[in-house]
Amino acid sequence: MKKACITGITGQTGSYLAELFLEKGYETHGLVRRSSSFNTGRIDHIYNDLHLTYGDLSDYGSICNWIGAVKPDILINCGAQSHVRVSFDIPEYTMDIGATGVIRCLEALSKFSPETHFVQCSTSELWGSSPPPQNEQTPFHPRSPYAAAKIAGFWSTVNYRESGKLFAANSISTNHESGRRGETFVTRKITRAATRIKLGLQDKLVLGNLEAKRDWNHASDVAGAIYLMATAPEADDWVVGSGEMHSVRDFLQLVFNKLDLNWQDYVEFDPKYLRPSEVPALCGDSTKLRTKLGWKPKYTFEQLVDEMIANDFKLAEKEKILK
Ligand code: NAP
Ligand code: G4F
Repeated sequence: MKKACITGITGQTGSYLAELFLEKGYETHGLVRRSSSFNTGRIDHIYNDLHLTYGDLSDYGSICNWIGAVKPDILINCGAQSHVRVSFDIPEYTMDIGATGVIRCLEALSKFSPETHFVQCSTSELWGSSPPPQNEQTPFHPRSPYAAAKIAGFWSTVNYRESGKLFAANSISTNHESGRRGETFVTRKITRAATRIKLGLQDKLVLGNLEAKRDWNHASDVAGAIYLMATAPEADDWVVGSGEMHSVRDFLQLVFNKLDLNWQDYVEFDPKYLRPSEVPALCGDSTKLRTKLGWKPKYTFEQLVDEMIANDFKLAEKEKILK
């Protein structure tokens, strides 16, 4: 039986990857960090099918023990402090997990499981201020401590590949969302608030920059792309994106319209949600991934929005009944 290891398995993308590896017949392992409250909500439905181990990307020993014991066919590194705005408040921690954490995984693999195929969850944030559309040749210009950390993780992955040490690939993914998205990211913040407003549970939504543009994909489509990269004949760097871009304002308007609400009646601005340096526009050109590995997303932007609204409407209904 093939084995897959996932760091960040309790996060959004990690949970979709776990489902996918189980579906493909892999013995599926996850590294879970200790938390004072339950952090397995996104994988509770498959909890008994998984092999979970306590560990932390800041703790090299725990990664070595895990990799050395499992010796997986595939390791996907999804673990990170993934919030861009928060990275300005905790830059050193963000760098430790997002950059040195990657090196800890690469070193542990080199020592204990050099045949493992590794995929690093890199990001469209690497492009920063480079104008869209962006592809594998677009110059990087990171605009946050998060992106600066991720760029070190990206190049470390390339270096372990080019020095012949490992099969090490990068997924340069644009934004991905779903009903499992963390509630402080802008799409989920909007769908949570709009559905709660619709049911009278909330009366306003406070946001920052509405002009930023993003290429929003479904997280399960990105998980599918990462699987293709891990099982490809050669390790490489791959852009994942729909090639379609919308502003935060467009997203807001679409969600409120679908609920027959006028967003201007509820949305307020607070500068605390602005970033000290913003990334204005991201749009991933994934021609290479589509032509070489046959990737095709299952979700359209509108289907993603509909699913997120439906998911959060159910949650709001439950909350209303409990109240
Ligand atoms: P997420 O929901 O924030 O999940 C992050 C995961 O990392 C969680 O499981 C978290 O554990 C874990 N983690 C955080 N610090 C850790 C540490 N010190 N040791 C071990 N695990 C740790 O992020 P996501 O949306 O699934 O994204 C997955 C990866 O793709 C991240 O690396 C992110 O930077 C990258 N990425 C995301 C997007 C996107 O739009 N979603 C786009 C490009 C790249 P807890 O559950 O305990 O918090
Ligand atoms: O949803 P966001 O916080 O995502 P952001 O910054 O694009 O980062 C996400 O995608 C990256 C890939 O491109 C990942 F690497 C990263 O881990 C993360 O998953 O913000 C999107 C946009 C930004 O321009 C932000 O300024 O929305 C704008 N925004 C406006 N008001 C807000 C808010 N963002 C948040 N989180 N909260 C607001 O109230």
